[in-house]
Amino acid sequence: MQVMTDTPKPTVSGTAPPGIACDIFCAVIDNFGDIGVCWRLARQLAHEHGWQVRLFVDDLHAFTKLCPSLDATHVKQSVEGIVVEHWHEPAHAGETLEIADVVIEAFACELPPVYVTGMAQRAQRPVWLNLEYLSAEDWVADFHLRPSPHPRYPLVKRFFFPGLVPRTGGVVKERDLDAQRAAFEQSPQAHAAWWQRATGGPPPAPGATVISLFAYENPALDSLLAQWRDNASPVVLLVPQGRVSGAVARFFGLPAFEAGAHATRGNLHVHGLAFTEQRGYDPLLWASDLNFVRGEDSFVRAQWAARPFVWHIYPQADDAHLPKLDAALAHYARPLSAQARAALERFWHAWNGNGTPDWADFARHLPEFKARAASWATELAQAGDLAGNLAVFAKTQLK
Ligand code: TRH
Repeated sequence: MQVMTDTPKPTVSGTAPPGIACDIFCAVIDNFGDIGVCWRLARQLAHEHGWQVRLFVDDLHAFTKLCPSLDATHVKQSVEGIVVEHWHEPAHAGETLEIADVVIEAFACELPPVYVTGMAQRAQRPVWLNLEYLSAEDWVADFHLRPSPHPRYPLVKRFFFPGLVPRTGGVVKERDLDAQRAAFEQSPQAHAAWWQRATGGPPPAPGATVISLFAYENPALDSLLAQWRDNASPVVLLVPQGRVSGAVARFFGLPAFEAGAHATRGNLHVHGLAFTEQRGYDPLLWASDLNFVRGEDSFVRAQWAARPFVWHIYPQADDAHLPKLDAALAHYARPLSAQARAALERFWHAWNGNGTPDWADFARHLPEFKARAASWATELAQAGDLAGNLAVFAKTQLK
């Protein structure tokens, strides 16, 4: 057993607190997706299922971007009823070693060895889940919840696979998300207030296409900006501060394109937006006609927003991401007409490095994409929401 050297000698606490105790361990690889998914899951388990959640995160600075009320200098704090611990080194498992009923290691991060030992010593063995990355590939349903016995301890870890279809873990969706979206969509006041806050001005006139752009650096962007500039009708582009801001600045010959920036060329009007607290991202999707999203969590939010979207998938070595892109396309594009499906595939592929995006070819199918976005959100809901699926499974194991 590996023993921590710089923290007090841990003790395994004997009394379980009321309600299900859950520890989530999250190592931030890069960007915001790892902590983005864990933070949503933590809140949902706490607020909708009444669990007592502790979230161990190794990068509080990334976390503060999504949750500005967090203080990155605190080793331990409570935020929205969730205990957040700075997982400051791999062996750290909190000041007192308390083993939860349900232990979630996110995205194959490695649990502190002393914690695993504590799990093996606990009278009732915890439910141990490795929360995997989302994939729409077919094999996911077969591997979801498969057991993996520990080589030395009487512990079984299970792989919890998010997915887009039934028999997978589903994707995170808060109970009130649809109601919140409906309230936003039905309220011209909420709409106008959002535009004022985000851009400093009123909503655009009818006839403009509003597009949000959240993506990684992308060589296809220059061509697309030029096509929007030359578009027959206005395109209003909303760009949260981030990895594409530099390319937008270069297109306009500006030194930077930060939050609060505005620029116009031809029919393209661009606003630089502040990166918001995580809950603030959904209204951006609802305010737009088309959303460019990336990674994992924004990809999911765009689907719940029930609007057409373009996915910049997280690039992996050896193009391992491309089958995942096509698997998602296969589900999403299935009922589209042959022309619309082909245009969607061409555009998504071009946005992910294969070809040049053709805006006119894509945009002519937007009404069909819009109808499909709505039917897809209903289909996706059949997979159940991830927190709910996880809670149901954990409870069957804890009996
Ligand atoms: O940031 P991402 O690219 O995250 C990831 C990571 O790179 C991770 O390592 C990788 O494995 C994973 O993708 C697949 O993209 P993602 O997943 O969309 O996360 C972005 C988060 O940022 C999401 O929770 C929404 C949030 N967000 C805000 O809170 N405010 C904002 O203004 C914006 C634009 C996003």
